[in-house]
Amino acid sequence: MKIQDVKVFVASPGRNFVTLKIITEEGLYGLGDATVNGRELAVAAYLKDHVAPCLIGKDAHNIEDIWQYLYRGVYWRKGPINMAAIGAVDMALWDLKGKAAGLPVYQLLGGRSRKGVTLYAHAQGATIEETLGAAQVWIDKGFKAVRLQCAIPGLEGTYGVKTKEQKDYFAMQSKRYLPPEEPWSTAKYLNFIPDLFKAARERFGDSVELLHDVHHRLTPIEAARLGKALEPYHLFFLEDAVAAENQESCAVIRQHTTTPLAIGEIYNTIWDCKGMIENQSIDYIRVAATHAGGISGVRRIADYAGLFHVRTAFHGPPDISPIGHAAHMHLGLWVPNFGIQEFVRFGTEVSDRVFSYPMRVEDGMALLEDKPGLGVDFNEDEADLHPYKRSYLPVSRLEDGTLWNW
Ligand code: EZ4
Ligand code: CO
Repeated sequence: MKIQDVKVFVASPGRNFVTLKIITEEGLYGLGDATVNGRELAVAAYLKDHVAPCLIGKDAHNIEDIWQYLYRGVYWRKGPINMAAIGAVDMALWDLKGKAAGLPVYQLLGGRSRKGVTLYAHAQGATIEETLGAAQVWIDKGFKAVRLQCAIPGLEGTYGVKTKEQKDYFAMQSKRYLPPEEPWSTAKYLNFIPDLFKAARERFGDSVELLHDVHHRLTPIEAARLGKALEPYHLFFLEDAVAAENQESCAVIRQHTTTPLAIGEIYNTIWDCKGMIENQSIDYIRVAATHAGGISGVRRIADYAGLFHVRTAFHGPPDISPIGHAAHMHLGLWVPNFGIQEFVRFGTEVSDRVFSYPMRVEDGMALLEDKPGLGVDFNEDEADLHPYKRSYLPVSRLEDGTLWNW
């Protein structure tokens, strides 16, 4: 199964996605997602100029050897752009192997461990009432777990909440040249968030799992205070309570609270999460196939995490393409230490014309059709109609102007 051609597409059907297509001499093709939100063209150039020429003529069956070739062979290991490129190649090769075998990727990983992938949805609002109303919509659809984010009183336009001019929180930057700036105050945030979860438990009782994403904005001891304050509302997990670079930070939080901790959406390799997995200072690992070396990279992390009671909660934002989400569905069906899967949506009306995919949601669970490979298709002509648009994530500043973590 020799690789004959490698194509890279950057399209913006609602938001930017980088798609890799690996074509074999037999005419089979595999698809991978290499989207790095806000830095899409860097991965596309990296793939086109540096990775694609190395792949031509290689046997597409040798997934592990090609992974090692790109990882060790680069010399400059790790890094978000490099690992997203490796991730896309890896996904495309698993997709190809599945198509060659006539089997879905989860079958190649070891088969099905559960009937479907349990999802958590996102609810957000400008007020507690609005957030709980948004959660109610998901609960009524049968979702068993919801992430709650709410605007912080006194912080205009901040935190998981779209401002009036944003039609869509996640697609917000498409017409802007520079990152928008949002204000942040840890004191205002910490004083407010326990009220949100108190109100949620009063309204929903214990019938639903509740989650919250701090988005890297606290110091370890502030996160410890929040974890303690939220204990009565028994969260499923508290996500990214601190900035993720310092692996010791979660151990500090751990000394103070039994609120379960999740981290890892910005990690690129097993080395980024090794320490906190071994120290059992986290409960859920949030790596994404798109950003942490594909199915092979994430499988290694998930297997290692299992030894230390750490379960999976792969990152599932709308800035991962349906190909990346499909990779998570296959991993999630197989992985023994499955925790939960983040879900915002798999696509939109526009993106559905570019990507077709085999996932559907029933009662808060993603179900997968048994298609060979990853089961996603990509319409190149339709993608051409949606050219790349420069787009950035926001940045945060403290009220005195100091740059903070978004
Ligand atoms: O900010 O995917 O849990 N989900 C998140 C996401 C991330 C974006 C970054 O591109 O934190 O919304
Ligand atoms: Co997050």
